[in-house]
Amino acid sequence: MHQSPSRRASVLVAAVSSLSLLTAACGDGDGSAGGDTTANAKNAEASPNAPTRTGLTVGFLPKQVNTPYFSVADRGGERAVKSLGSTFREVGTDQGADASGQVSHIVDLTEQEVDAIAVSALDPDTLCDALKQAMDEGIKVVTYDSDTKPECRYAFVSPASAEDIAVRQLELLGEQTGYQGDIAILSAARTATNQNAWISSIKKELEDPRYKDMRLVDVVYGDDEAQESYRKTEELLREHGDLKGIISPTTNGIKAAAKYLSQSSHKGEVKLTGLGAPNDMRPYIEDGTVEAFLLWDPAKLGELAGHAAVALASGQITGREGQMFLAGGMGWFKLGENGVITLGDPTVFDAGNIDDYDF
Ligand code: RAM
Repeated sequence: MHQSPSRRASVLVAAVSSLSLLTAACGDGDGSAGGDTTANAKNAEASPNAPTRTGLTVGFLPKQVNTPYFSVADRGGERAVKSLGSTFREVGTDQGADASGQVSHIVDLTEQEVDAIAVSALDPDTLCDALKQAMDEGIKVVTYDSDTKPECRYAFVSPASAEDIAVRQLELLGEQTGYQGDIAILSAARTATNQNAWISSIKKELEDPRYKDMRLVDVVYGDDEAQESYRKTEELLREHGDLKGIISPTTNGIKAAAKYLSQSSHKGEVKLTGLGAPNDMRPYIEDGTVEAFLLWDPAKLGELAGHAAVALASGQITGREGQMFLAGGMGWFKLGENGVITLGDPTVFDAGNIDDYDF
């Protein structure tokens, strides 16, 4: 556990005043020390060689608990946090679109005085006030999988760049449909930051001349719930008679859509790709419903988030571009613009390699 709020406040004030002296001396600040302590903390120098603190408590708040993607991711986070001598605590809602439930969990974690919070945001705005409050209390906030606004956290552990993730899904669908016809997107929560970033990148990429014969006719939201996603797939096919393909950039969505297609006359005719977990999708690759899809290893994403949380709480990083930290056996990672830490390239899964993976 970290120090009491009053002790934290004084440490923070001391840190902020020495920082403002430092930035004033360097001619790098705007001269106003007060007010936004979080912004100041974020811009502070890191001590990359500071010892890793132990005995911390790190709270993980996924978009949804008890769902395979986040169970795997958070087990990765747990492994990292425990390996660094700290305590892991997972909290969360079991709904796929319950941003206000996430706010309550942030408030609880803040009251419990955890040292760091890793959160996958169901909404960029709704979580912000609670996260800012947590940061004001000295808690280090890192987002993973799905971001908030940059000012509401110190760093974001991203699977890959939003553009890459979007463009590669569209390419897969283009290859499978011969770059022809009406397509639709089956997303998760309407407000999810990651989903919306990917959707807008897909729309932008569709303006490229090679997609001139592909047309996005609908975007629907299954809230990462199996039944709702299944129902939305059925609706898409009913309402768009010429549909040639679906992108579902969500593990729960693509699984439900594959289940629907595999039992329908559209199997193999309407192409489906997106972001799926190999263990969920194996039967649909085997029965020919799906040709290929993408994902990263969620366990690695969670592991990286665990390391980033402890690195923040240890002062090894503060969220500023260019800082580096060691993520155990995963090696060194560098913070990019706006504190974004990128895991790496996603993997394409198809009949040729799916059996090499088990998650
Ligand atoms: C779902 C969630 C998550 C996303 C994955 C690919 O589990 O929407 O945020 O990253 O799919």
